[in-house]
Amino acid sequence: MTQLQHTDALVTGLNQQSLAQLPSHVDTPTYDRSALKAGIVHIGVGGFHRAHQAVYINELLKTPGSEQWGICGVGLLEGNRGLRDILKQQDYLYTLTVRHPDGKIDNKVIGSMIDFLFAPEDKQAVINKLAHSDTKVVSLTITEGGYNFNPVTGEFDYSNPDIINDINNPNDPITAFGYITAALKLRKEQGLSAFTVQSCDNIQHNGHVTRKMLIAFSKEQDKELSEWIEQNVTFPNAMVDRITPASKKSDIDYVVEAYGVSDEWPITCESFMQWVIEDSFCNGRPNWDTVGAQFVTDVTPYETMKIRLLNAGHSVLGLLGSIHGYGTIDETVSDTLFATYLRAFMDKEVTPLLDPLEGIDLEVYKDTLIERFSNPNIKDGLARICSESAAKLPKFLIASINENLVKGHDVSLAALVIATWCLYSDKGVSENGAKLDIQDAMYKELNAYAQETIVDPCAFLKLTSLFGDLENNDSFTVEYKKSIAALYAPNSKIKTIMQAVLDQKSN
Ligand code: CS2
Repeated sequence: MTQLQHTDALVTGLNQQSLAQLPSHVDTPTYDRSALKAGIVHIGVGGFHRAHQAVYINELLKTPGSEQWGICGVGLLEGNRGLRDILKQQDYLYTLTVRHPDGKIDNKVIGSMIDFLFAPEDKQAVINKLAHSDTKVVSLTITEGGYNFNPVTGEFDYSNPDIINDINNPNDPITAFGYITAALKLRKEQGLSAFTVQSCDNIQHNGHVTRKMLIAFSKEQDKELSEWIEQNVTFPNAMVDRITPASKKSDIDYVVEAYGVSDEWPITCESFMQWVIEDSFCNGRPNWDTVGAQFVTDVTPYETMKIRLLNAGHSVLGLLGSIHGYGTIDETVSDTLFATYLRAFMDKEVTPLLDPLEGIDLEVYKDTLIERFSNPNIKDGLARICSESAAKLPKFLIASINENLVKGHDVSLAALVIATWCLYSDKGVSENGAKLDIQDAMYKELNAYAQETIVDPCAFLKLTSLFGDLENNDSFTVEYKKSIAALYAPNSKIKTIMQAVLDQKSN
């Protein structure tokens, strides 16, 4: 996210002191922030963390006796410097603007973050904080790509240069795995208990994946430590959910207009929020369930449902909508053809793969998703949705394609989405000629493979680190090639192609 800036010097800045001056319609922290301890250290303080976990904790802190569960944020990336400066200047306070579908807006100031450490400036301070006895939970939103696994094999990727650095330089880490391992080593040496590592990313079995990756990493550094981690650290799986668009300058302006305070980095999000967690915490935990989260013994069906319907649904709209020239999710889904396509994808190519879930009616869940996507007050940009598709799609979409193929089910709706991703990566423009804002760590490879489509219609699928063996699956390539031919035809129109795939599907 780029740094946002408000320049109106006459407006009071948001901070602990100015809190008392805020109008009464703004929900401010009522608890004594000076009494809080950082029981949680969170790595990766993006908008989602600030709209989700930090908000659950903000509510929890209103209950006396929960003072040990404040949050210390950690930024590992050079790009987090601006965020650190802003949060520090605001005493780690920020505004959450919750926009309901009916236009109602709730403004809250979130006070659960009490510190922020910027790792590139002082690595040891981060390691010491993680190793501090107050730290009971280390939570993560490091994005799907941050877990460093090969999407096809699911194994740890030892070839990543940052990982090679971290394995060889335990005291000079770059990655989350390097920091966590260094801190756990200190805790072990000092006879302290371990902490829970709690993933809050959209990865199926996010706890299991985190565990597998951390163990794979740490055993290269110190076998004994790795065994200690295996025995002492827990990694609860969880499903997390709240749509949180990237922050915009207009969000800053809104806060100034709404209550006369300047907040340099407010967060806007939808009203819906959900967190389903497996109760496996090795060193105590906040009572998340008293503030709306749900503990379950097996989170797998919840994760699968959310990732394969919501996240994949987002990608379907994101890629198809970008080629058409739409800018946001609500704009895309308000087009009946896109809404129909999304619903057909969810009903025909995902729902049959999902296990029934007690207490959840999938039809209602899907209706709710379409309502959430349609929220006209959440301008969720397609650029955010399509960003890092290489890290997202193997889990969100390709997993469903593979399962359908094994079962002999048709995958034509998803095949068009993959073909559209190829066109998107190849040309980088919408069909009306507008340049698309593509953000992907794998962009170079995606673009290089996609550009070969002109000589081989299946060239994009040769990116086997993403697509595995799809290139050799005739049931898939038949559909894929049809979509590629249609998309690459002169003056092609994505809506005509979508309609044709829908028609074929219903015959
Ligand atoms: C989105 C998610 O990034 C994406 O592709 O689908 O960020 C989505 O908005 C959240 O997972 C909602 O909980």
